[in-house]
Amino acid sequence: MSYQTLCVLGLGYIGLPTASTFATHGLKVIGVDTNPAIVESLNNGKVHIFEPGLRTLVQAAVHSGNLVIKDQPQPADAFIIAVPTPFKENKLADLSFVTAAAEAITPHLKKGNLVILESTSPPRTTVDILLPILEKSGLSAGKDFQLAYSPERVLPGQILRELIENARVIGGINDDSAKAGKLLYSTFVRGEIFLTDATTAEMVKLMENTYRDINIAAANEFARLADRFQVDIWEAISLANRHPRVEILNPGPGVGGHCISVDPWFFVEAAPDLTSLIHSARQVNDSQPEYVVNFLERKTGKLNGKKITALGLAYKPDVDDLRESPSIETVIHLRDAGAKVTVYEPFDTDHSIEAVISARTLQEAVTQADLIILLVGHSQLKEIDPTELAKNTSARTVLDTVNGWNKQEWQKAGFSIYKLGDGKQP
Ligand code: SAJ
Repeated sequence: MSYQTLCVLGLGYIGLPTASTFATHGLKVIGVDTNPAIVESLNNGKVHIFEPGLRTLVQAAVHSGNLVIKDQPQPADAFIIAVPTPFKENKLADLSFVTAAAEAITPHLKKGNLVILESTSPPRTTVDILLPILEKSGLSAGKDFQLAYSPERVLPGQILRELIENARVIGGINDDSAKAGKLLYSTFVRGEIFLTDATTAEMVKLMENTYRDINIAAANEFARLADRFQVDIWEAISLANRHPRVEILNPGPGVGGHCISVDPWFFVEAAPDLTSLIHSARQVNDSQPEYVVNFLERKTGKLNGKKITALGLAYKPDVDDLRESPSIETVIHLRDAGAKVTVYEPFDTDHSIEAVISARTLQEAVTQADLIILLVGHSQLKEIDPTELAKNTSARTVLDTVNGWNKQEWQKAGFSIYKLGDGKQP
């Protein structure tokens, strides 16, 4: 048996590329989102997310007639839940979108259906939360319908390629469910597909992002140490990384996005007595924006009253996603330290932060500045020519938090340049 029709719930960064890729590989796909604005814009041919190649893919899927966008699920052979799992103020997982999606599927469930959860979730969500809701249909999970957890692993900025090429883990509530998942994803996945149980698959996903978070926290702590001991962290990391078994990541203003800065908390919530390392890593990364502002103040004096231009607000380079962005946190700390802050985010010039000026162009952003700070290594910000910039700004001091700028070039153009983690610079 193969799956002919698929209903994908949640048309965000994962759901929309997934629904469109299935559609362009021949399945009849119903893409569902409860946000009427998203449904309307997609139905008008507009894509609400910036991701290289996504607009073309969505348009191809819609024009082929294989992808239709609705605000409610409809009967289908298979269902994929790809809704957000954010955390609440208290860092506890908010599973309300997952439970709402499951409740919406239940009335449409039929014998032979397959349900897959893709949203990153705390361990045991599939068996303890999803399964009982779906069984309210009167059908038995693993017998009448199959149920599996399969985490997405795609990197924003490279989603379309990684969706197809990455290895995929599919955890079934039993063997038949895992095999059913494999049958569905084999439609387009060219990477290896590994089958396991649902809770292992949930843990695998959380472990991947937690591992990266801990490694970035180590890099950030090394940067703080380098500053104390008059070492340039960027030189030190590049030398340490010549060791055949060492690969230290990059320090920066912190860890953002809706994945790595969120997922480790699911472990902390589920087992606070076992997660002191994971918890500490989160605290190091979350305190990095404050560290950046203190570093700047130590190097350049009181920030109160200074006109500071912050370049980049996105959570990482070359994406338009501002969720959980440490750059925004840094800007808020600068503002609260009394600086008059102007921001320029080339991917989202409409974004606004209270009591902070948003510039629409680089030129507008820097003209009046006393100090410029690079927060995101967007390609176009890294490519700024300091000699040209010097003609358009009164600032002669810059802070580079991401090692995006060449120190000698900026010095030659007349700037004092500080780098986060460069303790060699007084
Ligand atoms: N960052 C650093 N230093 C580094 C690398 C990253 O400070 O050396 C920061 C980034 O600037 C950003 C944050 O970490 O603020 C996260 O960026 P990222 O590129 O490491 O990861 P995401 O959040 O874009 O995507 C991650 C990926 N997970 C892993 O690499 C283990 C991706 O494969 C997942 O699919 C995705 O999370 C997800 O959706 O869970």
